[in-house]
Amino acid sequence: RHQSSSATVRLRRVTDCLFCKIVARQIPAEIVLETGRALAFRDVNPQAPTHVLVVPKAHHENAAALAAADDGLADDLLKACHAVAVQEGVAEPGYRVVLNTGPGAGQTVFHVHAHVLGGRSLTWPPG
Ligand code: DGP
Repeated sequence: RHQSSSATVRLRRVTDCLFCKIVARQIPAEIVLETGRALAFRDVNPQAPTHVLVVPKAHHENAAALAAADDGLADDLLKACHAVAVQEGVAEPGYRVVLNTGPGAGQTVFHVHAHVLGGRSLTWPPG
C-alpha cells in the first residue's frame, strides 16, 4: 500500500504520542487533576515550584488545532488550568499559563499542553 487512510494516520499519530500514553495510563505520571476532558500532571523537568502540564484527553497537535476543533475543549482546558492553580495554592499572587506552539516556540511534544507555572516570581519577557 502506498497510501495510508487518514484514519490509519490518525491512529498511528495517537499510538505514538507520549501524552496520549499518559492519558491512557500506559506510562506513569504524577497526576494532580482529572476532569471529563482534561488531565493535569507534573512536568518531569519542572521550571518552577509548581509546574503542571494540562492536556486535553483528545489528541490535538497544538493550540491552533485545538482552537480549530471549536467544540469547547479549549475552554475546558483553560478552566482546568485555573483549577490546578487554585489546587496548588498559586492562584494568588499569580501564575502563568504557557502554550508553546510550534518548534520555533520550543514545542517538543506535539499533543497540545498548557504549562501552569507558579510558586515563584515570574519575569517578563520569557526566554
Ligand atoms: P514543550 O517544550 O512546551 O513541548 O513542553 C514539553 C514538556 O513536557 C517539557 O517541559 C517536559 C515535559 N515532558 C516531556 N516528557 C515527559 C514525560 O514523559 N512525563 C512528564 N510528566 N513530562 C514530560
